[in-house]
Amino acid sequence: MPAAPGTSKFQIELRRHLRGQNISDNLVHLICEIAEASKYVINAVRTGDLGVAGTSNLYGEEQLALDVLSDRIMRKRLIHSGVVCNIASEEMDEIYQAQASADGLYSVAYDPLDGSSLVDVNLAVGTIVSIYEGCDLLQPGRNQVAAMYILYGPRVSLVYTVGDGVHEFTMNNLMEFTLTRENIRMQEEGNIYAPGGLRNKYNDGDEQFIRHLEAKGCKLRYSGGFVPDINQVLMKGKGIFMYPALKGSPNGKLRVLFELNPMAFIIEHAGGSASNGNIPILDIVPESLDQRAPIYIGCKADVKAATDFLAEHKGVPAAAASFVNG
Ligand code: FDP
Ligand code: ZN
Repeated sequence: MPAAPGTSKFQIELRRHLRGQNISDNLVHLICEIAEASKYVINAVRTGDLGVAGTSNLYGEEQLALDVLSDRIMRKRLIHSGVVCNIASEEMDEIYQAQASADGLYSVAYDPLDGSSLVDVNLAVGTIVSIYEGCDLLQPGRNQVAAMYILYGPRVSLVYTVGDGVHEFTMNNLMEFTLTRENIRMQEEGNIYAPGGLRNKYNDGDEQFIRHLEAKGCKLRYSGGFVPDINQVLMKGKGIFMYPALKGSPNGKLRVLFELNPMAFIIEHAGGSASNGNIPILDIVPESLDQRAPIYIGCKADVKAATDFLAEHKGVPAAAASFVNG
């Protein structure tokens, strides 16, 4: 196991690590470009004005909301990388074509600043990225060739997989990403749960599953930011994150292309699993860019337990009368 960030003379930098993977030079370049872009995003998050799009700052200049600014930073970098054909982001209404040819190129779906509302209260946020070969972005997540996220917390970390292990890098004082954990693995079962959504809108299966976790003595660990919440489950190697279907929102909240697919790809490659309650997230065939789905993601046994509870209580409406808070 490599030494903690900043302590080793022999730090492995991201580009060097990528070159040791069996991937094309274009993909190495693309991932490094995204890592570069994240340095500007964290700078914007740390020092940018907290404001809403369309308003003016102290100097009368129009300021951009951080998520819009982060989107522009990412998009510009991707376009100029020269290795991308199609781009889609949570902030864009339609696919942006950077280059028409698909030859040797990649397409990227990303969420530039997930949890941006948390910046106001100084909680952790992140960038999530999904990469496919060629130009097609509307394909099952299982076809991803790489997935990564960058977490902007007390430290900045980058987690990536190209399908051969999941690896964590941490930004050092020179703003370089150096290897801190290699081949991260999830345990079979955990004792942490991160439940998204309003519990009084849960369906009966989800409510029963949460009661089961509470009865088992699992620890509630939920920040409200998808990236830090997933990162906790992954780094501790145990637990489950869920954002289920809610009464009135049968597809939950999170988006398949920008949020669920990349995280599912990472967690599966770390030995965990991710389901929409019915099928693996990575087998969903997306029909639109903004498609949403419920998600249960983390240790295999925990995800299985969640789907078992759902199957058992299928079609049973949330038992509002029997809902006990706490
Ligand atoms: P946010 O709306 O603040 O950007 O998809 C975004 C997300 O945050 C996730 O980071 C988080 O898991 C989820 O939404 C939380 O949503 P609610 O607080 O609305 O339940
Ligand atoms: Zn998001």
